[in-house]
Amino acid sequence: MYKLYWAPGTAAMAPQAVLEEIGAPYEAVKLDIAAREHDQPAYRTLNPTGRIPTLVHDGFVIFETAAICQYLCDLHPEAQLAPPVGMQLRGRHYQWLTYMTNTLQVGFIDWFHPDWTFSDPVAQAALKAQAEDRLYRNFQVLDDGIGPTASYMLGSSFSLCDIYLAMLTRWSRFLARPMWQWANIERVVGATYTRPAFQRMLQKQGIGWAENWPAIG
Ligand SMILES: N[C@@H](CCC(=O)N[C@@H](CS)C(=O)NCC(=O)O)C(=O)O
Repeated sequence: MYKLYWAPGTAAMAPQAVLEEIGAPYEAVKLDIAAREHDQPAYRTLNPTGRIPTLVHDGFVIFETAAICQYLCDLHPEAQLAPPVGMQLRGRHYQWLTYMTNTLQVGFIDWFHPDWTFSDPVAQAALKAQAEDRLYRNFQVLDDGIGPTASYMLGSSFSLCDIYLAMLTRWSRFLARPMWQWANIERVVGATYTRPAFQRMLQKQGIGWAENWPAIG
């Protein structure tokens, strides 16, 4: 049995979409982020980073979004959310997932929370502007990597990478140039968004998509 600790619109979107794709029964434990429940000792006992999400699987506790998602993919190979170990495509899967977690997520943190790095408002503004510029270059790398013909990030087969990309794309809706302004990203994320499992995740989290995305809204 799985237990997912989550809050709406956070990084918990990805593991919840994975659980929905897999079709495994799970308990969803909602955290009150405004009340900083994720910062309380009860939650920090599970996840010492105090960040969301966390997964508990038969008493085994795991945190870090990408790790949770890959763990679930490994336990449910029948869902075919990751290429088999040993294939070149598995290497590509690692590449994009790592790029999104190590580079884009860091850029988003700098853009959303420059106060986590600098207390000086001038330095915060400079970091935010620099992060935005960096993110646009990161979006270009992703878009070029997908190319004009692929249906999904890994080519013809849907994978965890697409779920992750869709989550980051939703976060980008606050930027002057959201990720869907890159045509290949838009095509892939559009295909992910319409999947019933992704729709169930959005509905269960009680969140909409990106109101300012004309193609989807
Ligand atoms: N590296 C972590 C980051 C997770 C993360 O930053 N979660 C955010 C929500 S999207 C969070 O917990 N924010 C609350 C806070 O830091 O106070 C992961 O990928 O799981």
